[in-house]
Amino acid sequence: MVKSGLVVRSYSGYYYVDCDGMIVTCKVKGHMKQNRFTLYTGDRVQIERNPAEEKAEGMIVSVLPRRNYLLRPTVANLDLIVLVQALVQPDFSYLIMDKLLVMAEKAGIPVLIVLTKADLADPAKAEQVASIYRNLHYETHVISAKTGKGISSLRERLAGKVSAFGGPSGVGKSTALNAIQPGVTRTTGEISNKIHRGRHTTRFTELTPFNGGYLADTPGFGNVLMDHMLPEELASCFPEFKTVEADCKFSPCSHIHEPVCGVKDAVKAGKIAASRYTSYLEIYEELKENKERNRR
Ligand SMILES: Nc1nc2c(ncn2[C@@H]2O[C@H](COP(=O)(O)OP(=O)(O)O)[C@@H](O)[C@H]2O)c(=O)[nH]1
Ligand SMILES: [Mg+2]
Ligand SMILES: [Zn+2]
Repeated sequence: MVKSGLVVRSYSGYYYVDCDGMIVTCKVKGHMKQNRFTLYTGDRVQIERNPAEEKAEGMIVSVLPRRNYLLRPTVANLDLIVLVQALVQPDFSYLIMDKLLVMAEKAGIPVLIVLTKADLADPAKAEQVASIYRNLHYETHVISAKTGKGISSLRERLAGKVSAFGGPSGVGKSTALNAIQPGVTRTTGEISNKIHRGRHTTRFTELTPFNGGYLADTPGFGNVLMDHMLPEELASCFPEFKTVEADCKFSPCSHIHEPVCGVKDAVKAGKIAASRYTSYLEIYEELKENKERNRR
């Protein structure tokens, strides 16, 4: 009998597939191995299973086309990527947030920004950071797991969706997820992070059923590597550049050294946030270095 399901976890050659709420332990059928295949958490698959058999075991026979995917962390078919950073402890970094946003834009995954530890932060700082991203039409939630601020609206927003939480470690991803979904306990805190580091579990993403959808904690990806991106592609991942690019004299324009540039004008006029342009320059340099390194 062939059924369809969702890969919620994988471990050393086994794939755990959610078929109508039953977790079936699967291996991959031989014919798939002969062709090249990749299987990610979040993949929709077809499995063969003998319903007469008591054990929940099956064979994956095919993978359905992906809507989107990320490679680090490895996860497919997300409805939302929740980009998490603390306002303080550790201090909010515009560069890290902008790198995460570039990654999400490139993958074509809708974004939700979550700023944590509001209880420790100056409300003016929270407002300053949030307004930069809200102006770019990124939905931004300011939360505190300690006071409960913003938790219930976040919980409502994630219902029925497949979402992954990403961001540097120590910003409160697991704590926020525990507050959103109290029944499932995820390990939190710096000490436990250290213990988990280097183990197989940290490299892989696991989907946990939540309110008609799924939630995924990730091991944290603060150090976003963008080795598969070219500097020329970067501008298209900054949505606020689109409307002002018409004023650039050259096309394509790198928005860096060209004398007449709509993006640079918009930064000067305060229409584009200075922090965003600074991130653009830094990421551009990094991508340029990668490109030169790869050429060598
Ligand atoms: N004051 C305060 N501390 C928090 C909050 N959220 C998380 N923390 C603390 O920040 C540390 C890191 O949290 P954790 O969830 O493990 O971060 P993760 O690495 O992103 O999953 C822990 O010591 C948490 O108790 C919050 O909203 N307020
Ligand atoms: Mg964590
Ligand atoms: Zn330009």
